[in-house]
Amino acid sequence: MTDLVRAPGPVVMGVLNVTPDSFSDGGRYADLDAAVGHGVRLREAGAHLVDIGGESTRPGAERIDAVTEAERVLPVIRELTAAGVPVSIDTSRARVAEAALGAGAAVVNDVSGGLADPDMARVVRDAGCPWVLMHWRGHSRKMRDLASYTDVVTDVRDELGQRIDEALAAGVPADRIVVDPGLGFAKTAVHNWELSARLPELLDLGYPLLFGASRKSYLGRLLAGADGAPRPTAGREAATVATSVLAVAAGAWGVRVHDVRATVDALAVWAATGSPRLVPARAGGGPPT
Ligand code: PMM
Repeated sequence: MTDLVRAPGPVVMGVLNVTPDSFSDGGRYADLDAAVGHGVRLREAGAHLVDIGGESTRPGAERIDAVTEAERVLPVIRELTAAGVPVSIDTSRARVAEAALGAGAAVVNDVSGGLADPDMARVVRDAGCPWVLMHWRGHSRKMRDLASYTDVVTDVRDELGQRIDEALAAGVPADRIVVDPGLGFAKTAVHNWELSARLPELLDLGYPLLFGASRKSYLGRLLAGADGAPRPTAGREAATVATSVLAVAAGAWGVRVHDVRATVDALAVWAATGSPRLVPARAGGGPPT
């Protein structure tokens, strides 16, 4: 999986939430067979990784305990990895990550960037697996109150830089680290658009960048009807695909999406037209050595 981090991209991560309450797919894959079936379909559609989450991180969500989270994700991870599907675990708990890695997960996707659990760095370091460090300021219940920035792009870049420094200090090798601006996490719609427009400033960190805009509420607000009501999640797919192509063209290493086929198809068009970049591609594409 280290090779996946070093890959020039674009890497497509398919979302599989085994939660009753996630904003887009909550409740649909709570049953083991349905979850495994969907994970296999995401892989067949071209996902390089299937990202399995057992705790909803939508704004305002209440936390569940670690045992419940592990009980939701572990059987799905076991079955999918046995079927040859590469899996990442979407958790900010070290205990859950450790059990998921033991069950076959290859990557830790930590929406807290290591902040929520001081033991996460050790788990990742000992496993030698890639670690997605997402920008985060606090748990879902209170994150709306934390969306205050001097300049959202420089603040997110600086805070991600701190997370990287802490990971390196804990012994996690640079070539296992992926960063993510954390769209919608302690961010308003204006913040999300600003981060999207200025991705190259985040790429200055020198690490592969994952972009997760799929079906998020700021897209629903952009596409609101004449009555001002946000477009429901099911109608946000074309906008999601546009965000994926723009992010990859701006230099993102990967995208995290619900509808894998639509994004894979769009990225095939992008590749067939010569992989046009909005900014000159950086040499190397990985962390500084
Ligand atoms: N967003 C969600 C959950 N996990 N992980 C990363 N790395 N980046 C994200 O933007 C991200 C994430 C919330 O969306 P979901 O409920 O559709 O999973």
